[in-house]
Amino acid sequence: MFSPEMECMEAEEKDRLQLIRLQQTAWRVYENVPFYKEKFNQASISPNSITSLEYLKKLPFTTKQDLRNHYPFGLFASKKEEIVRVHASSGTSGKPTVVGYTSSDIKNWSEMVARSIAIAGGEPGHILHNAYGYGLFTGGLGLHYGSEKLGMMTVPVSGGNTERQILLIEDFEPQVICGTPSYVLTIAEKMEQMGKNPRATSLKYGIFGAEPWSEEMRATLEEKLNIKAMDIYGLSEVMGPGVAMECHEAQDGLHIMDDHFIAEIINPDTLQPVPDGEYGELVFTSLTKEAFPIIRYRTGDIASLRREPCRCGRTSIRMSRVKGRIDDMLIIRGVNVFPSEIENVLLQTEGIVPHYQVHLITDGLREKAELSVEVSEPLFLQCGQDMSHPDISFLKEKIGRTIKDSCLISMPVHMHPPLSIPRSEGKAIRVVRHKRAEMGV
Ligand code: DLL
Repeated sequence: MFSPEMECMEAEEKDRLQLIRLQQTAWRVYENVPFYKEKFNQASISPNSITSLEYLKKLPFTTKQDLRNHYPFGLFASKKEEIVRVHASSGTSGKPTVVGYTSSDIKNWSEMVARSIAIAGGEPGHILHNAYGYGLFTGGLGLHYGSEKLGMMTVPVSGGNTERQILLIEDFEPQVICGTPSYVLTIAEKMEQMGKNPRATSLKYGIFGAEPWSEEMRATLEEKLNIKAMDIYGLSEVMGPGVAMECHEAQDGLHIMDDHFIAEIINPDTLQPVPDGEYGELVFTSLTKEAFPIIRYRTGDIASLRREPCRCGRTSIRMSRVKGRIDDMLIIRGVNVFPSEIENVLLQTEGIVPHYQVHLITDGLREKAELSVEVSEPLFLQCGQDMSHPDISFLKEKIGRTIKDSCLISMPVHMHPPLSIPRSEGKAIRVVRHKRAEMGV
């Protein structure tokens, strides 16, 4: 399923392919989606004017709010009878954002995910343990169809029931596991609690994404499970998992499926493009989608792009690991910090586990942040299960100091006993918002 003709294409050839597909997509939305027709007309743009990829920069952006405004099917470019599947985003409140797929979309998506799994080291004949949630979320079914397409025995475990996950890993002996990094970490920890050795399973490769995670988290997962851990990126509005995938050879940035999507990075304030290598907001345009084509979708995710070929031989454009979402960026006395940067610091500190939460407390007009951290079982026992033990107080001071030195922010640190920070079976909640200052954390 390694697709050298697409992944190793010369730049000029890729540009030609992208331009033809962009023109087709522009016509498709113009003719089938009143929202896009109106936007194009307002900007005096006809799909005919798109004669170069540069022209993309003149097309209007699409936002999550636009999707909400056209709930549920208002942005579909295919007739309802042609839609064979819908998925929806896991928004925190209100109505979800709904996306649709024709059978051709499902075929393309499955191929992209099959390519992604192959990029991460999976092979026909391997077994894939799929711990992403099945349902409206794209993770479970997205990985499932890709794994089948690649010719792997696919175990549709979904998230949750951690002890059963462990039983199936031991008995089925999968080579590949996928799930959110935070949940797969929970599986590894549970194995340790059950007196099992998570390094001794059959697993070789991990495909982790759907939430921001750090290089330190990669090191932790690789060490605990004795695997290579790769980053997979995607979002339902653009397609689902498999928009970009990190290769197991280099583990150095995610290869974007640029035969199906054009990626841009913009400054979220000025909306202007930023140069390669600089961080900004990721924007995607789909090139082959029928039911839900999308033009210049502002993802809210912060990353950077680079174009030099990878050590693995692929020439596709690469994106960096996502630092975080714009909405989750903490701005503390003018300093911008993403939870993943705090995670990087925490995971280098001995005596705590990689589960943490940042509590954002709105106090009138100001926001303040506090950090909840969990001590490890061995330290807790060593301190006689006493959270006021001097060793724990010392650790608390140390974490506060290290965060100040590395992230340039001061935030009160709260130490919690083992297993007291909620574990998630899907996307971990790293930032918790509170309305009132006196709310306890
Ligand atoms: O999370 C799709 C997915 C499933 C990706 C399984 C990877 C694996 P949504 O639920 O629509 O789709 O959420 C999309 O999740 O905008 C990012 O903020 C975040 N996200 C996804 N992958 C990563 C990643 C799926 N590798 C939102 N690193 C996106 C950081 C990620 N954040």
